[in-house]
Amino acid sequence: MSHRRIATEEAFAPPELLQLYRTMLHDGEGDKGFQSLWGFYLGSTAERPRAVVRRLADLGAERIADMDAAGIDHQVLALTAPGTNVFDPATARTMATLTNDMAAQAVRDHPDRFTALAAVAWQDALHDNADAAVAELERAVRRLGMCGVIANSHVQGAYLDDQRFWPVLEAAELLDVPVYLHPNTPNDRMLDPLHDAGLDGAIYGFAVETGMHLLRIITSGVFDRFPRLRLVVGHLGEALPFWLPRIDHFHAAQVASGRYPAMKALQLRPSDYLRRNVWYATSGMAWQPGIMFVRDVIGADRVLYAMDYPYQYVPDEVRVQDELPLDAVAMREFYEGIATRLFHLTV
Ligand code: 1DF
Ligand code: MN
Repeated sequence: MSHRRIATEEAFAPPELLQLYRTMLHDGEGDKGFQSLWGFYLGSTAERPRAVVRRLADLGAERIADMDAAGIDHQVLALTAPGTNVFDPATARTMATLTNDMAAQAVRDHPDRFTALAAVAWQDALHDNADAAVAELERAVRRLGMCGVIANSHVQGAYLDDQRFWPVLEAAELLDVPVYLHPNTPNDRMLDPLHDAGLDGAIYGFAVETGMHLLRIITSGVFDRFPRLRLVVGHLGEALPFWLPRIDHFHAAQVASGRYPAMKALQLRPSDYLRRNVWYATSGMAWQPGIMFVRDVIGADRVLYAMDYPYQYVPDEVRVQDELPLDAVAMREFYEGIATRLFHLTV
């Protein structure tokens, strides 16, 4: 049985947004993580960061050639981290609209090669203007055909368990599109000890930040309020699948003790939401033991392929995943079937 390979955490950035990043770096704006990450990618003259920046801005020939060289048939595109999260609300809104229009054009030009997640100005919700973010999400999904929404983790230190964001989560549930919870650099309150040691980025800090964010979403009761909300995380779940029994045990113990006002009783165990409401992409984790472990403890129908282009453009990692110990039906599900249903893909 043959299958296409659909990659589901594939980053891009409009040149206009990268230009705003350059200005912010120059003016010392944004949080410390932004200065660290984008100071590197936009400041370094080394080969890899320059290639990453060039590839981020391309939604045409170079990207498609790279996909062909690696055997990737289709990319689900998403605005790279931190996306619009570092801007003031008006700039974020302008950039989200521009990003969605650019992605929609690429999808129109290459409908068999690309679909896209919507970008929204999440900070609108922090400024009494959640309706604006919801309106852009509706436009992106209904008018531009987008298949989900990217959440590049914290928004200037705020997390999606904050109820001011919930109208956007409610809209995603109603529109039946998943929220892709993607890493951001740790916020200023948690950055320093990671950054001091060079651990703030993809090596570990992203997982600390994003795994915690996912756990905050669960323990705050988001999925009791929005039971059909679907979340996607990369990097095999930002380490949470390895922690299931410990999280469940101490969640129950802490609820019983009343130790933390923020930790309330939930309808289900935390691990139940991780199996019911969350999907897991293999971005950056082309590693057979890890992939098979998450299939085992979460569910084979929840683990899907992603590359993390252009940050981890390593064609050999596709070969590693081609050699997973799966039969043809399971392999097709891994590369194509799960993503097709999760994002309601039509091509
Ligand atoms: C990196 C990795 C950067 C991932 C990313 O976006 C990113 C990196 C700024 O290697 O610096 O999405 N990643 O998901 O692993
Ligand atoms: Mn990524």
